[in-house]
Amino acid sequence: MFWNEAMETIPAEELEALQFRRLKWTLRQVQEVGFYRNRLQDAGVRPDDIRSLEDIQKLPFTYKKDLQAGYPFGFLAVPKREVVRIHTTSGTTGKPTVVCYTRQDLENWAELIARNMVMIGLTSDDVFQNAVNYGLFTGGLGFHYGAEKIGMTVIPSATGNTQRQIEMIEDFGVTVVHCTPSYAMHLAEAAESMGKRLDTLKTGIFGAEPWSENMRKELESRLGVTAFDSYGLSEMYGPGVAFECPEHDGLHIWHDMYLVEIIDPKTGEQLPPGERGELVITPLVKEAMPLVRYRTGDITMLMEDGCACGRGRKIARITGRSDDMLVIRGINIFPSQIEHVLLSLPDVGEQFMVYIDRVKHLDEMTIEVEMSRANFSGELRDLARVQKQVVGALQNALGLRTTVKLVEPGSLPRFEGKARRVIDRRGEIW
Ligand code: DLL
Repeated sequence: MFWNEAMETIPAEELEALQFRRLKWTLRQVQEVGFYRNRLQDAGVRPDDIRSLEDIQKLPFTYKKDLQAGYPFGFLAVPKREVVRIHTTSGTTGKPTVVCYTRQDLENWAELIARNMVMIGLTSDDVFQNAVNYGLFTGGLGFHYGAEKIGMTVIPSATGNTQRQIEMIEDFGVTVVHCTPSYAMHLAEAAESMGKRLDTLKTGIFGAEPWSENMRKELESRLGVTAFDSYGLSEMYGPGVAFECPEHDGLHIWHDMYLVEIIDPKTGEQLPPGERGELVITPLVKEAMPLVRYRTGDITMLMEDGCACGRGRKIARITGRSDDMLVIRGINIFPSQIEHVLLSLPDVGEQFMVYIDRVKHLDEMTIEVEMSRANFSGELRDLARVQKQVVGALQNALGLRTTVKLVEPGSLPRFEGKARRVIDRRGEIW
């Protein structure tokens, strides 16, 4: 089943011509952004120098840190009155990345989600429980409007109150649930402990964080669903960038809206299909915040073969990051954010170690922090106050509750070379 068969099965030659037209349009659109006018000038490229899709390699990359430096509206290419929605995502040093949408952007985004949903066989007969955060996080509203577009019955359940979530699945006859894979595991456990079988549920859409094939098997058997991987990032609208089809062998990325490159993260050179590297995306239809060669930081590869479902070239599931970003329960965290918070608190030093564990299928983050020498008193009462303060400040900055352990000044390892501040004890997730 197709939502937009013409686009989803567009022949290669036509696709290339369309991508090229849209790339030229995007290059005109970015001329409205001071950052790009300067960046292109510094790189010595004029939009006219781009005469083929291959010429994209002449253009400079855009990094998350560029977007953060442009906070809040430095990347806006349209007058502010044309912006109808703003989402944000957490940043590297406390400043969030701002993503603006025009009405047409929201339309494009809903179209992408609609394609994905129809691709996996969903229709207006389905009842969809959207169990992700509905705030500034793009997962909630992004899926919401896409699901409504194809006429599904949408339950904007958001996250939390797991028992109620289970009751809703049962009471409303929910057929499809969308959430992070870690929350899905939590739902499965809750359903089991409540003795609920969730018979109506048939499809699970899971994404926003990495998850393994083992986790897929477990979720499928415990929730009684067929599981689909969903990939996206706020800078490209949000979810909907790439999605698994019923073949479960890689994710279709929508080439009419996103121009995809895989590069060697060290050299920046393009890599051929079949070779793993960093995914770089140039969105082709984004109005409010057009981007050029955006470095996603995500490691994947272009797959070589076509797909039995008849759609275009796929990317493999995401297997890691080229930077130190951690994705914990769908929330993106950079160790530098932790450092930033600690530096703002006088009672602790700036040395820390992060441990990530999987406890009952949920990722938990424990942070060891050194007390500052000046304030190290060893009195338990004082420790408790400082610990509470650190937990609160981290929760404010990261949007995640962490366990904080205060340790003696000087007790954490010092590094001569590159600091290794994160110890991931979840084991090989693949
Ligand atoms: O996580 C958008 C989203 C919402 C995707 C709901 C899917 C479902 P951000 O918060 O900006 O946006 O985080 C984007 O999360 O660069 C990846 O590192 C990671 N990520 C997202 N989906 C997957 C996935 C949303 N399916 C960052 N597998 C991305 C692995 C994923 N990593």
